[in-house]
Amino acid sequence: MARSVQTSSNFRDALLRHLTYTMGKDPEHAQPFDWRMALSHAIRDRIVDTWVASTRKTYEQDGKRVYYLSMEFLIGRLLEDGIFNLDMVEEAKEALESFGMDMRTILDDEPDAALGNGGLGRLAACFLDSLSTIGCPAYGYGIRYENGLFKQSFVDGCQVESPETWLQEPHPWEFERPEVRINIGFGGDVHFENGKTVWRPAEMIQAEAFDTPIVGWQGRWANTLRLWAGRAVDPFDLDLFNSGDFAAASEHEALARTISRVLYPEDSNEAGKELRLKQEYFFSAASIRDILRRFDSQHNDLKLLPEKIAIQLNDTHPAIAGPELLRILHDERGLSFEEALHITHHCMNYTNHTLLPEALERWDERLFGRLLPRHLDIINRIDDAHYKANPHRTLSARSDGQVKMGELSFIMANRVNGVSALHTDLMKQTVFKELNALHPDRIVNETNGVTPRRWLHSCNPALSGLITETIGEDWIADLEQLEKLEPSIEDQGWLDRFTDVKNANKAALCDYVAGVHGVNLNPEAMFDIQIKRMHEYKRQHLNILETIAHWQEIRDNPTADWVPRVKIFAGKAAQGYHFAKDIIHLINDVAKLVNADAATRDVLQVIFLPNYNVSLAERLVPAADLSEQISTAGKEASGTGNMKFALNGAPTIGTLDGANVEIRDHVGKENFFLFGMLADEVMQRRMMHDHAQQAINADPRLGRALEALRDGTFSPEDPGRYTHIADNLTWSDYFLVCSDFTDYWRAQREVDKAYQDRKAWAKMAALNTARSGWFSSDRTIHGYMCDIWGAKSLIP
Ligand code: 26V
Repeated sequence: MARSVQTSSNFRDALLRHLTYTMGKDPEHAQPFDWRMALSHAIRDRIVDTWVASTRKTYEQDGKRVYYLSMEFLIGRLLEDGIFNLDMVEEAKEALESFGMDMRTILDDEPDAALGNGGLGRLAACFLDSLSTIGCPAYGYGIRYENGLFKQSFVDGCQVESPETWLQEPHPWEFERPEVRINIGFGGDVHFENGKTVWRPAEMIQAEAFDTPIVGWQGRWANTLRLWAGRAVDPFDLDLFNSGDFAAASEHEALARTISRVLYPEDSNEAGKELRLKQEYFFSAASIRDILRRFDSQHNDLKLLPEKIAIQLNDTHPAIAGPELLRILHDERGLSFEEALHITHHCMNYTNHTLLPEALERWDERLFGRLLPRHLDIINRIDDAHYKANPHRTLSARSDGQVKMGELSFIMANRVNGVSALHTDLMKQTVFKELNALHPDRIVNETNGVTPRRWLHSCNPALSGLITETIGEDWIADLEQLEKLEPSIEDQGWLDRFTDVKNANKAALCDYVAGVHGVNLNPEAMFDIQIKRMHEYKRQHLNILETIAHWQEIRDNPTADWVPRVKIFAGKAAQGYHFAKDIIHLINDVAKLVNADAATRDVLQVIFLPNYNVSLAERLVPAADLSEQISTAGKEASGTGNMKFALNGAPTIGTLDGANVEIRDHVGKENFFLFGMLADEVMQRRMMHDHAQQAINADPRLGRALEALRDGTFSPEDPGRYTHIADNLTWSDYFLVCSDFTDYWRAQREVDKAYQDRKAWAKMAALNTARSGWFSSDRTIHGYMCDIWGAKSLIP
């Protein structure tokens, strides 16, 4: 363990040494940035020791290596994570304090690495943490976006986007590898020469590697996250420069760099599509080359590939890695097509993360063929081979003029997995119904999880401390031990301490919100939180409609015994998703009116916090009393925020969707506020043409809330602003907001009642913590290792 090697005074020396020699500053003149860099380097040194040892061991043991290919890694900050994983919190704090510096200030100076949109990217980051904690030899592969997910701010309540610039300051966690540069081709044509197929690309871009060590719990193991950046093959044209055309001289470099310039937002529109496909091939092809190079350095028999490597495709975004591996094995290494296909198939696995039809990737075959002509041939042959083996049905990766990445991934993969039990069942019944019938053993379930290091130990140190004091510290790497808390939950003294922790976390959130946004929240109120990407299926509008109805009811009877609530929202809407942006605007307008209403403000406050990201989630999750997980059943593949809240002692109000189903099974139905239709009822209900009107007619509260949208209550300066939302809900309502409203209202009143009995509530909250151990991403990764990869831990 790294900690035992050096004493704290040594660590203080290391910090000072980096401040002096890495940053070139003396303590009197150093800024928070300088201290952060010095501290990062001092911590990084320790991580590197582990990293080098782990890499050496991986080569020596030569077991199966896991390759996790993902377009997104939503990592957040790394300094605090490193300090906690190395168990160096006290040393770091003391060292900083000896120079008069406050650790929180230094940690908060770090920008988030926001290389992801939401759940899929954050899951990849939790998986990296678990892979290193478990000691599974693994590499994450992705793109080093210069601009991560856009920054969100509000102007008059409307979302405004601005570019995110996390790399503007030096990033201390990455190691540039200029020696690892791989040429990636695009376009051109395919020739037959001496009985061989040769692809001659028209354009070449270089992929340059940047490595970040990912250290696991207690610094016992560290894996590598390798991100690719676009570079020109010939960065600079001296002739052009000398002729005076300075801009054209470096044009190649600028063009090549655009490939790793921006992270695509979740619902990217048609215009940007070509670049997106280029990004996908760029990083998939570079990763495959790198994987083969590493394999070749230790082996000379390609038949060993499936024994030595397992590739996981995080959704279909890296699906082209399959045809690329096949192409190299067949065209370049001379294996027969069948043999190349067989080997590729046994190396590849695919995780599906959504059933939403608009998110299933499909490429126009003309675009695809123009960029990747040889791969299009290969996909045809994969289809032919699949059809030959399964002649009773046609199912193809290529049809209707499109290349279908879901089908391609399924056909290529040895295992295909869903991310919750319900989602896996629905995959079998819907998108992959026919393919599942042909390959009934291929689909498996691996329910998502979250890393307890970041999502409890480090973001909620007070609760972590109480837990460790009660059951010892082994829970941090073995989360199911949390069940040992159950006897203590019967002890009122212990439960009071649990409640004190929650209250302190709420107070800290109040300070933050007051300091940053100038809003004073009532710390006595229930903190009811919905934080996630803005999407109609996630139904933030159901939440705000219920809030409006609640506010109206309080105004009718202001002196009744209302249970005070603070409704907290945060989340980004994709730039082009206008309806989602209008819901943000609505929530902000409701907040403005409701928070100014003297008749209700003691019992109801509403706030939408801007620029939701990993770091903001780390503040909000520990302070929540209630977790809102209210998607239309059948639409949320899993959810992972739901797990973070339960783990931190916030019961869920939610539908039977995604992993909510399993959370309810684990925490107990009496500790979960269930409402809403089931997935099959949703499908039935949608067949009724007037489902929304029926729901509205049956519930005057809903009718009145919708009326307030129509009559300009929340936008007197622009009374028509929300008419279209009311109209959408009345006349279309695909996500069944109206049909679930009444039951949601009922569940919310049950929440009120339950919260009034603070002792009973504390027990419910603590049981959520004690019974959430199964939702550790360590458990998920063990599942992948055993059911999908056949990989083994190298930690003795
Ligand atoms: C789609 C696209 C389409 C093209 C442009 C870029 C882009 C980026 C992402 C996506 C799909 C995102 C799918 C996703 O994030 N799914 C979420 O995965 C979580 C982890 O499994 C899961 O908990 C959430 O329920 C699921 O919505």
